[in-house]
Amino acid sequence: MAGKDKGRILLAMTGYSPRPWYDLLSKERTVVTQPDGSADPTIHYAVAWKQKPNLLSKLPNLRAIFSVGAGVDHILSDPTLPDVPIVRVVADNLTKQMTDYVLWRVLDHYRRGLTYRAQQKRKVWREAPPAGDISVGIMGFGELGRAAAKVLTACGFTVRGWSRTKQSFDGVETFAGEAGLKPFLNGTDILVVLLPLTPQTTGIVNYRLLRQLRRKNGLGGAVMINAGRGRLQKDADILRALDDETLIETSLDVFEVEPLPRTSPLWNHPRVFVTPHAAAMSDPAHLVPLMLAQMDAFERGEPLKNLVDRKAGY
Ligand code: NDP
Ligand code: OXD
Repeated sequence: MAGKDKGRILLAMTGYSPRPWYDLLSKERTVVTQPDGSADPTIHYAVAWKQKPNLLSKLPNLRAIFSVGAGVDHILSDPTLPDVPIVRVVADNLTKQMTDYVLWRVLDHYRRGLTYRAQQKRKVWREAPPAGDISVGIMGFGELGRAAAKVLTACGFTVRGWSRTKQSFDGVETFAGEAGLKPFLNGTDILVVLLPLTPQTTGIVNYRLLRQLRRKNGLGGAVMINAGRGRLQKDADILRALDDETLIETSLDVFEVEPLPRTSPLWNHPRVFVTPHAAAMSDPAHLVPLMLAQMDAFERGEPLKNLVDRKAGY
C-alpha cells in the first residue's frame, strides 16, 4: 500500500499539543484531527492521550490505539473504549529520562540538597553528616523501575523492587503482591513510586503505607519520590506524614490534581520538591517513528509490541 492510502490515523488528544504529532505522523499517513463526528470507516488507528469519551467507540474500523505515554489510565478510563489492542510507550528515550529523574532525586535527597539549598538562602555554613548505607525501594518494578534499579545499584545503593508478580533481577531483592509489601516497605529508606494507576493501585501511597517505611537511617527519616501517577497518592496524607516526620522529605512529579492548584500547601513546603509531571516526557520525534513502524509491521501481519493487558489495567 502506498503512503497516504494506508490506514488513517485519528489524533485523539486533550491536554497535549497535537501539532508536532500531526506534523510527523502526516509525513507517512493521512492524519485526522477533527473526525467528521460520526463513523469514519477510513480511520484504522488512534494516537491518544486523554481522548474525549465516546470518541473512539464511533469508529467502525479502528484496529489499534497507540498511547502517547507509558501509562494508559487516561485511555482506559473511557467506559465505551472499543475492544481493540492498545500499544503503550516503551522507548529508550523515555526510559533514560525517567532513570535520570530517579537518580537525580535519590542523590539530591541522599546528599541533602534540600537542606543545603535552604541553608544557602540564609547564608548558613553547616555540614550535614553523610547518610551512610541507604536502601532504595522501587514500587512498580517494570520497564522504568528496572532501568532505574540498574543505575542505582551501580551507584552503590541497596535496591529492592516490588511488583504484582515476582520478578528476578541481578543484585536486587524483589518482593511481590500484598504479602510482599510490608517486608518491602520495612527495609526501604527511600521509596520510589513507579506504579501504573489502576483500580488496585489508586490511593496506595497513603499514610498507613508511609508509616511502614524505615525511619531509623542516616537521613533522619524516610523519603518518598512519586513519578508514577498522582492518584496513586493522597496529597493530604503526604502532608500529614511530613508534619509528624514519618517522611523527612519528598519529591513529587505527579499530583492528585494536575496542574497542582496554586492553593496547595505542597508548593511552599520546605521539605517538598515539586516538578510539573515532567520526569519523562514523550518526545514525538522519538516516538512517532516507532508508532509508524508498528503500524506498517501490523499491516504486514506482524504482531503489535508493548501491548497493554486490559484485564490487569496497565
Ligand atoms: P510497566 O507496566 O512496565 O511496569 C509497571 C510495574 O508496576 C510492574 O512491575 C507491575 O508488576 C507493577 N504493578 C502494577 N500493578 C501492581 C499492583 N497492583 N501491585 C504491585 N505491583 C504492580 O510500566 P512502566 O515501568 O513503563 O511505567 C510505570 C508508570 O510510570 C506508568 O504507568 C506511568 O503511570 C508512569 N510514568 C510517569 C511518567 C512521568 O513523567 N511522571 C512518564 C512515564 C511513565 P508486574 O511486573 O508484575 O507486571
Ligand atoms: C506517561 C507520562 O505515562 O508521561 O508516559 O505520564
